[in-house]
Amino acid sequence: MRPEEVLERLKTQRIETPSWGYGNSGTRFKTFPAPGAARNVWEKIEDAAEVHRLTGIAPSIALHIPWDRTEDWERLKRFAEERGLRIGAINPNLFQEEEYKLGSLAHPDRKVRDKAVAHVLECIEIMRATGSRDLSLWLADGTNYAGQDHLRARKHRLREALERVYAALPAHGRLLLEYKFFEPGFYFTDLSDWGTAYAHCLGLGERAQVLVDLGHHAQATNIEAIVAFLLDEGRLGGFHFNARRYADDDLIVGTTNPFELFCIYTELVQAEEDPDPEVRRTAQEVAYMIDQSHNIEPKLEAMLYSVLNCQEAYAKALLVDYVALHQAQAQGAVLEAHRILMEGFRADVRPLLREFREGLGLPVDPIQAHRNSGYLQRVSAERGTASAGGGFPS
Ligand code: LRH
Ligand code: MN
Ligand code: MN
Repeated sequence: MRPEEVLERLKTQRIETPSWGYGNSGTRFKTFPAPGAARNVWEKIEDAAEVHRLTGIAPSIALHIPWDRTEDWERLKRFAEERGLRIGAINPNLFQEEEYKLGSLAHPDRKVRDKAVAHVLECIEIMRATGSRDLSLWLADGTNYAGQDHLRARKHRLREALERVYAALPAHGRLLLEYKFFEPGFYFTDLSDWGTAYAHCLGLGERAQVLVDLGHHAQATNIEAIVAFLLDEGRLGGFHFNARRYADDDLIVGTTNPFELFCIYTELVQAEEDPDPEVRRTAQEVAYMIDQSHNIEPKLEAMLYSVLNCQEAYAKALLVDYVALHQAQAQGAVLEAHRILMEGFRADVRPLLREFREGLGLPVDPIQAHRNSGYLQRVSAERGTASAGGGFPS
């Protein structure tokens, strides 16, 4: 693609940031309080708006309920809109209450399943009130020992609960089903991989789609191949971008795995240009979300870094000559095809991205602009180092 076209396409890119990345929360170990971290959902929205102001491509924020609960959703929606943001995915929390010891939607006891479903239905009401399109569901359901529970019975319970949730979605709402290969269950996980999530989605209906979190796979899993398959089947609903080296590390996107991120984006770019309109539509509706939490790094800067790394990966993927690539593939020219792909990865897109930002009146170096802006000093003075009143407990 020519640089002028790349600049146009970059204008269409959107990355959603997670409310839980802005507060002092996020680890099983010590939570090191960051000065100025957001203390409540209003401050998280302010921080997300700052990330959007500096990058121009992060206009929505995902919420986690009850961490981000408020009495007045209309007001919250307006508050976000006044700051140029909209409310993105709503994430129910089915993993922090006493009753969920043996699971939530797959729990052996119907009363517990009913409680879990009721919470998700409440989240669907929040979707309606905030104008959110996506319900983003991750379950901690699983078991620790062989024989602990009946695996197929768990599958039936989970499907039945998901059917109740699916039936309650708003007309254009989507259920994004997130999988994770282990943790907190160490023997068995009810939604452990993309195949399981995909099978449930097929059973539910078209608006049930798979969510791919980059931290939720076994080592060496080829995530771009999963992305390609789901795109082609019309079932890739969204991403939780982050980086990891060992397990679900939730680090800044593209830090340990920039090549993987690039390869994922090449699949998306090819799908955006696919001759099949269904594949193009699926690609256009993918929810690009970040799911990371910070423990030692400054939170806003970490989020900016992630958004910018997604932008860089997309720009590199756009630069690949796919016509030449597909020709080389058809000829079986193994290393020529690989070389053509690598041209994109090796390209230095920094001048192009500077041009992109200049064209939109954005700071050419958003991280430096943030450091110079005084925002962190101001919020540190106002907010101190309080906990976010939510998030993962330490
Ligand atoms: C747990 C997890 C998952 C969810 C998030 C809220 O693994 O990181 O990725 O999306 O918590
Ligand atoms: Mn996730
Ligand atoms: Mn995770």
